[in-house]
Amino acid sequence: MATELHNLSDYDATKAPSGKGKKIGIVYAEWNSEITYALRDGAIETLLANGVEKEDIALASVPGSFELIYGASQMVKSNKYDSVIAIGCVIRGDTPHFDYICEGVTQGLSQLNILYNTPVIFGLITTNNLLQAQERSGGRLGNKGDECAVTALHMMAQDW
Ligand code: RBF
Repeated sequence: MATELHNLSDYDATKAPSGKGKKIGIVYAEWNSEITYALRDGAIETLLANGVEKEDIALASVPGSFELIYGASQMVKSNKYDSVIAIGCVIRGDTPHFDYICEGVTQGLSQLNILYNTPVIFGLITTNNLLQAQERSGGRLGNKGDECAVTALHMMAQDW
């Protein structure tokens, strides 16, 4: 049976908590920039639509997804942000490199969530090919950047 594909970005904006007064850091990778820029812009658009001020969104780019760990780590340790969104796109190639990068970034960002008090949102898309990445960065399956922004809004709204 074929797996049904959902556009998870069809969220009800009125149900996302307001981000008014919140500060967000977005770190994004330059590898596969066609994809990561679209994810980044989707995240920004959704944050702005939910009350975040443009000047409260800080952007930083890093060369590849592996560097998201360092970038997000620096943002978290600066204590300047209420949440940090890490955006990257890893596309499977012919070597096991894909697995190492995905594993490394997942572990690295997970560690930040455990060790520090700023939620780090996992915006790494990991696909078998470019088409799957396009479908998830503003294509027929929505934009995972939007979902990262909504997730950040929820995490920041919680009184932990
Ligand atoms: N970075 C990405 O963000 N996405 C990729 O698909 C990706 N593929 C890579 C494949 C190979 C063989 C190598 C060597 C690097 C790749 N990188 C990719 C870059 C990686 O995240 C990192 O920037 C470099 O390994 C330098 O630390």
